[in-house]
Amino acid sequence: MKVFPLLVILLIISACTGELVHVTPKNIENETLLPVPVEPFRVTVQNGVKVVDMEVKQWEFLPAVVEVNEGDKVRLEIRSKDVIHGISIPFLGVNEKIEPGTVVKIDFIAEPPGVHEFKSSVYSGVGYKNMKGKIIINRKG
Ligand SMILES: [Cu+2]
Repeated sequence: MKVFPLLVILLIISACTGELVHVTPKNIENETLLPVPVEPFRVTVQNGVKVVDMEVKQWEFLPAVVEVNEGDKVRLEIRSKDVIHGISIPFLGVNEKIEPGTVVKIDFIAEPPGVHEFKSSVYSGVGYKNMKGKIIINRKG
C-alpha cells in the first residue's frame, strides 16, 4: 500500500504548520471547489469625488481592484474589519495605518494612467503578504 506513507507525511506536515492548510487569496483562485467571496465594488460620487468604500481584513482588501479614469477626483475610505492593517500606495507616496474603528481617507487625483499596485504595510498575521491590490487608471479619451 503505497498511499499510506504519503498520507502519514501529509498529516505530519499539516499538524506541524497551520500555514500549509491556510487558505490565501492565491490558492482560492486555483481551487474551484471553494466559493470565491464576492463583494460589490462600492463607489459613490459625492460632490464630484468618486468615493470608494473599502474594507480591509485578514488578509485582503475589498475591493482589491479600484478602477477610475484619468483626472478623476478619488477618495478611498478604508475601514478595518478586524485588526490593525496598513496600506502602502507607492505611486501616491502614501503609507497609512488602518486601525479598527477608524476611517482612513486617502484623496488623490487619478494620474498617471496605468496599473498601480498597493499593499499592506503592517504585519497582520500569516497571510499579510497576500494583501495586495491595484488602482487602475484608464487613459482619458
Ligand atoms: Cu494587513
